Amino acid sequence: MLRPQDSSTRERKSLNGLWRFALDGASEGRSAGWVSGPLPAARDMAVPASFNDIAADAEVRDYFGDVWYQTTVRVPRVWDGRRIVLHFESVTHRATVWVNDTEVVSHEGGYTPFEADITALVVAGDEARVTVVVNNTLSFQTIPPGVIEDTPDGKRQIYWHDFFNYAGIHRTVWLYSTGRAHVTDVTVVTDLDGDDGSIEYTTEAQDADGTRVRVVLRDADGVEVATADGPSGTLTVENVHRWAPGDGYLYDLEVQLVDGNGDVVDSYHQSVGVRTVAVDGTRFLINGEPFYFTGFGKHEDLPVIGKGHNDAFMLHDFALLEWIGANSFRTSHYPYAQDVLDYADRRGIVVIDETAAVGLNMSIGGGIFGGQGYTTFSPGTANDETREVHAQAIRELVARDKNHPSVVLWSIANEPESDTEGAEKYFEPLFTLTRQLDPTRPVGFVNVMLAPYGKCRVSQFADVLMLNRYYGWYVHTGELRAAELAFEEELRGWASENKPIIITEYGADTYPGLHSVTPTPWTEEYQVAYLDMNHRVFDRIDAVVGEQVWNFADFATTSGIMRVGGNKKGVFTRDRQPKAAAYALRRRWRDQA
Ligand code: BDP
Repeated sequence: MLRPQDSSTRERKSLNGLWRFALDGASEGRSAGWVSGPLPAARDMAVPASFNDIAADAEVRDYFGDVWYQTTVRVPRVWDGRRIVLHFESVTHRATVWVNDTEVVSHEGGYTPFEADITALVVAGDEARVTVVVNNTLSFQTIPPGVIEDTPDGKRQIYWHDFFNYAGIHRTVWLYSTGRAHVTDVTVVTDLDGDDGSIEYTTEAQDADGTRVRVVLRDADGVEVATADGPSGTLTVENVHRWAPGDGYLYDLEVQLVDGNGDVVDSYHQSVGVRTVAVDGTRFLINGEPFYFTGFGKHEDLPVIGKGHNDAFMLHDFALLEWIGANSFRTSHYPYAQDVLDYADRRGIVVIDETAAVGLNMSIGGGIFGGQGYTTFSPGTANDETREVHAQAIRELVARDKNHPSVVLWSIANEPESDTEGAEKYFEPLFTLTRQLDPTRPVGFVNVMLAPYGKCRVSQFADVLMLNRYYGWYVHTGELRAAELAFEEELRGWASENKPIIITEYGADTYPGLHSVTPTPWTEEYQVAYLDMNHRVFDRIDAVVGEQVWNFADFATTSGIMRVGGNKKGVFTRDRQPKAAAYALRRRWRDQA
């Protein structure tokens, strides 16, 4: 599915702003016909944003079930005779949408786009009512999983991932128009041959009889550098300007549908960064050069707007990445907004792109080790149906992000159970599927400490080993010398597998402003000493090709005795102020660069 854009043949109109919003605790909205008019007992809600923190009301913050959103949109008069589409960049975790009284689309999964052709339902120049029922409940058949438990005090939503279950319409909603004949997909795969680059392109189109495809490649100055005809083909670029870490050089590939008169009836622009990615033994290669990842696992998490996308914070976060000398991040623990991926392309920031499969592990909950009272993989818990939902999440992620040069590695899950036969059976087909969908990028998953070297049964399928390790925090707490020995021993085991190792999480909760002259967990000094210890270990092991600290910034979690106003492993606070560790990392990463 192509992201809506303005081009010479396409127009879009954002539906962002204030919508009406109502909780539906009694699940009566559908039978009571809420779609047929203004929502009863509604309040205002901002789009894009999570609904949870906006209302200053515990009932809204902790709500699970159906919530209703509604707005009206005037269809531009000049779109008469055009194809009109309603597009959602993400609704968490699932949605059903009506236009006026007609149901037009449902979508499962909180972080990938979906759309509906509503041409037949609207009239150019008139208003249309858009109603969305959003549901945020989690079960063993959702990604991420959860369960609703009966407690003496009523039903409770339980989940095992260590971040708050923010929900709502998190990204832009678009109404857009195209002509009847329109491009529906573009895929680019790039390669290098000495100084030259090649771009293999494939296009798909609908209602396009009587048209032909023409593609035009322009450089960043708008100068035409290659053209081709046909729905697929290969373009060669002499003396190509490569996309590389720190150099987000992008070409523009314009895909045109041209009719019999020579008129361009559809035009779609796809950015292209020409680069290669490969794994060679323990090396991770970008453009044939060994690459060492520095950076963070992040979150989409902000005060008030929760997981709502915000351009100002996005720019600020990238400015901080640059300030600290980070060259990469992981979209822990779900696909991030497309604006973020687009911007990573433009800034030359490298991305590990992750699905929302987090918390598939009943030995850990909310950052705390310990049985959660369920078996992870079983017919009654995570089962074949879960795997199909997971597979669909992978399909939608690859479809959305396949053309981003910044994306160099797929992470199909974070810290799932991986030391059992059930896990092995669950994951093997998902690795196969991901490779079928994208043979050009390495595939991995993020391994948890509970499945250390020698015990993990899933890492055999991965091209790259991604490890989350908390020696000196969750184990050997405050004992950095013991932690250093134990960590090095385990890592040497992994290094013998002859695959690149990226430490995708290491971190220590740190309360800003807490200090000590002795090594005391939670202090700013301990976070620095903890990171230094980890870095000594990484520097002694050649197979380690990356370090991504957990986390870029403090973030909201469920409440619990292990979390003080959220997870405090941020190198920056939630409002993006540096802790002492930020300066320590800046020294290490900028000196290394
Ligand atoms: C890992 C998870 C991450 C947590 C982190 C922590 O991948 O989501 O927030 O540990 O405990 O288990 O801080």
